[in-house]
Amino acid sequence: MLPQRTVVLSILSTVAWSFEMKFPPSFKFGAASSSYQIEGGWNASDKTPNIWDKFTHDNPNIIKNGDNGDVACDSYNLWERDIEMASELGLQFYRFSISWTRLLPNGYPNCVSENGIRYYDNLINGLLEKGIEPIVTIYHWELPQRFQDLGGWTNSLVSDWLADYARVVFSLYSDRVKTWITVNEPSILCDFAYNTGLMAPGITDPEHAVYLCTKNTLIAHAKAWRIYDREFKPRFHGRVSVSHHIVWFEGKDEELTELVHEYSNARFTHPIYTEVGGWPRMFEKYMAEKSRNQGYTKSRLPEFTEEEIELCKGTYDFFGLNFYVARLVRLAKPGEQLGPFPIGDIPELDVKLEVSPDWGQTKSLIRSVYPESIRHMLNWIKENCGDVDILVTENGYGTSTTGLDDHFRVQYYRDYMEQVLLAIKEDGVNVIGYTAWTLMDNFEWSEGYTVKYGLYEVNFTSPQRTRTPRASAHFYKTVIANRSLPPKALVDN
Ligand code: PSG
Repeated sequence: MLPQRTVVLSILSTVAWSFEMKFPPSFKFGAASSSYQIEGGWNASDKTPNIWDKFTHDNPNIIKNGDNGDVACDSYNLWERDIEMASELGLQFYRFSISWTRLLPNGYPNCVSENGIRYYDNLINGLLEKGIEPIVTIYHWELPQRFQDLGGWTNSLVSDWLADYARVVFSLYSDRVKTWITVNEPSILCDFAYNTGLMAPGITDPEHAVYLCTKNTLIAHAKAWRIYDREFKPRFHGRVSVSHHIVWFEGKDEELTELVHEYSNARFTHPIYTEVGGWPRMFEKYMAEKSRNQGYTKSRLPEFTEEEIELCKGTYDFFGLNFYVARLVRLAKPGEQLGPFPIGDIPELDVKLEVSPDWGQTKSLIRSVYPESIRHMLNWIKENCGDVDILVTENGYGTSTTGLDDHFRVQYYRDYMEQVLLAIKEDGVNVIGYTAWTLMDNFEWSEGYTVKYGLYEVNFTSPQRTRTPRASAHFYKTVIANRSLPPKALVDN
C-alpha cells in the first residue's frame, strides 16, 4: 500500500507541477549503488577477499552491530529484481560498480573469472533490455586483499594494478557501457580511510599515508583514463571520469576558506582539470613550509614529476560529482579539540568545521541539509575546473529511521534537484544528469545497516531481502516521468 501523503502528492502533481521547473530534454536521471554495499556473495565461486571483506571480518567492533557485506542485499542472486526496480522507477541510467576480485580472483589481469564475467554481463544486458544505460564504476573501494598486503594505496605500484584491471573491464564491456567512473571518491578513499581508521584498510596515518594515497589514486585514475582514450575510445566513443566527493565550505576568513577548498577539494581536482596541473598552489606551499618546520627534509605532500603532471592533466570527459556535505570554516582556538577529517575538523590546517544553525543535519555521519550548497558547489566546479559537463553521480539523504513514508527524503530530493535546475537555468552550469544515492538500503560502510539511504527499503532480516518502494521512490518516479519538480509547498510538511 502506498503511504497516503504520496497518493495526494501524485494526484496534485499532475495538475500543478509548473512548467518553469522542467529539466532540459538531454538531462538524465539515474540511481546508484556499489558492489560491496549490495552484492553479498563475498566468497561465491572463485571470488577472493578484498579489503572490505577482511576489514569487516577482523574488526566487528568498528562496524555498527558488527555487520558486514557478506550477504548485504544479496544482489549477487537478486540482480534481476534490481533491474526491475530501476525499470519501475523509469531510470535512464543505473550506476553500479564492479567487484575487482569477483572479476579477477587473483587481482591480476591474467586470470579472469568466467562467473564474474557472466554476472556483470547479465546485469548490463538486463539493463539494456529495459532501455536503461549502465554506468560503471570500476573501483568503489574494494582493493584485492593481496594488494593491501603490499601496501595498498600507499604503494605506487597500485596505479598499474588498477590500470591493468581497468583494461580488462574496458575490453569486456566497452561495446555496451559508454560512461565510466574510474575511482569513486578518491578523497573519501584516502582521507576517510587513513585519517579516521573507520574504513578499510583501517590504518590511521594522517600525516603520510593520506597524501601517498592521494597521489597514487590520481595517477591510477590518469593511467586508466589514458588506456580508454588510446585503446577504446576510437572504437567505442565512451566517456570516462572520476566521481569526486566535494564539500562546500563557507567562512568569514576568505583566505582560510580558500585554503580549505584547496585541501579538501582541489587536492583531487586541480591536477586533473586545470591547465597548469599539479597540486593547488596555496596548499602545496602550506605543506612545504609546515613539513620544514616539523623537521622533515621535504614536504609530506609527495612531489609530482613533470611527467606525472602531464599524465594527470586533462584526464576527464566530464566531471562526476558526489555531493552530501557543507561546512563552516574557522581557525581553531588554542588547545581546541579537533576530530579527524572528513567526519570532524581539519587538524592539518588547524581548522574547526561546523554546521550552521540555519542548516539541517542528516543522521548519517556529517551530512548536512542545505540545498543551496549544491548550487554553490556546481558553480565552484565551473569556476575552478572549467566549463565542463557535470554529472551528479551521487546525492541523497541518510537516516536511521525505517519505514516507507520518508517525506524528509522526498523534500531533500526535491530541494536539491531544484538547486541543480537553478544552476543550469540561472547560472549556465552544464549539469547533464542527476543520480540518486541510492537505489535501495545497503551496507553503509562503518555505519553498517543502521543508516538507510534507499529509494527502496530492504528487509535485511528476511532471507529474500525483500525490496519495497518508499514514498521517495514514487516521488522520484514521478519527477522522471514529468521531467519536472513539484512546487515546494506540495512536498513540505
Ligand atoms: C561520503 C561522505 C562521507 C563519508 C562517506 C561517503 N563523509 O563526508 O563523511 S561515501 C559516499 C559513497 C557511498 C556511500 C554514500 C553515502 O560513495 O558508497 O554509501 O556516500 O554515505
